[in-house]
Amino acid sequence: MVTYDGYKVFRVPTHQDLEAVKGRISTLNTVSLNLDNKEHLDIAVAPADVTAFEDLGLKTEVLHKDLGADIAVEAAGLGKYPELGQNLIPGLEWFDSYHLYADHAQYFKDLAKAFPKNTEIFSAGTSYHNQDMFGIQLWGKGGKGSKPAVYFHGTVHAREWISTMVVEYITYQLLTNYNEDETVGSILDAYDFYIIPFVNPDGFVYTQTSDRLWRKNRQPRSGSSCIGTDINRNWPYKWSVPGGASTNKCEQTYKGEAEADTPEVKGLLDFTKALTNDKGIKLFIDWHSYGQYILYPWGYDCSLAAPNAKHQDTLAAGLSSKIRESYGTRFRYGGSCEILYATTGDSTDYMTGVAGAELSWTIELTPQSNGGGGFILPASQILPSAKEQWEGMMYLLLAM
Ligand code: 0X9
Ligand code: ZN
Repeated sequence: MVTYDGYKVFRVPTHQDLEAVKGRISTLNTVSLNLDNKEHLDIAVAPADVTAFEDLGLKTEVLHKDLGADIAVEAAGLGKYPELGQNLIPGLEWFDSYHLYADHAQYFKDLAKAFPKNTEIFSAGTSYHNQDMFGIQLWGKGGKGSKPAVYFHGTVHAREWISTMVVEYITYQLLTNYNEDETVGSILDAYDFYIIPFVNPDGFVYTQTSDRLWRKNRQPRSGSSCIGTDINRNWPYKWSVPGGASTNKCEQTYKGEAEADTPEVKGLLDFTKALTNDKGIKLFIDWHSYGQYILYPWGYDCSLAAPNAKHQDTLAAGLSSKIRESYGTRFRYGGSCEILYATTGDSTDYMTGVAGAELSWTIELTPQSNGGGGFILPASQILPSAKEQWEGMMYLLLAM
């Protein structure tokens, strides 16, 4: 296991001059934690270099005193849920901690078993290490497959654990409230949901066995000892446009050698094509963390707006205010390149440009900053984070 014991995490303002800051810390052993570093860089500094870093006298804010200690607290809660595989509807305590990949798979099986008339487990393919990219389909009174698709992807980036917990919570709420709540009833009667909690099962497992901060998949490449491709730079739409991804196999945003040359994207392409050819995709959401954003296309070009950008913006604004009603959490919204940064080969551009999704969003969940835990969002924050999204979804799914 890669240890982050004694790593101290700092936020360093960059004021648009990222290279100058990077130059000053280049000899130190650091791990960079954010990609949106126009304004600041969040970095974990190795224990041996903390003093040298502090001696640089940079203006900083401390985000984690000891990153390893926070990871250890999170790990202590894993695998504790007692009631899986017992013919019961899992309880809400599930959301009090994070879980292992195998337990998540069982969780979905248990839900499907409890609601056999409205659900089916499916597979959207297999990962590089042959793990199942399983999903659950949900439907209402029209019967299986009779309505346009609402399509969710979770844990595309391995370390973004909250994203699976949130799509799980939404699944749980839709099923357990279908017969009890009129709003939920009308939502599930209007759409078929296709929810894939792990687009990147290999990476996720790797975060639990080897490196909590892993992002990419686990596919090796010839000629390099660096592992992994960023699945969210590998989709076959505007993949070759320069500037929104890395061609360096060792970088966090490595795009692959060719478009769709990861097993994960290949599997999802076939699955997605089937949805397009069937009843079409009304809404796609790629769930990520962190930063609190609702982002719509395009990612590949900051000066282009999606054909229905106005409509997407109105709904994103509505979603943002609805989310805020629960706990006051603010989600910024807008075109993904314009308000965050450029990406090529990302899933939301593909869903719009090729798969014909009417709405295609990246939601960057809580927290807003590494100061709130970043990828290591405390387990006590799972439920609040999930609840505010569920309230938001009940608005969006009715309004859209
Ligand atoms: O970089 C990404 O893939 C997403 N952010 S993350 O920190 N979760 O890695 C954002 C993708 C959204 N698209 C654009 N910003 N263009
Ligand atoms: Zn992500």
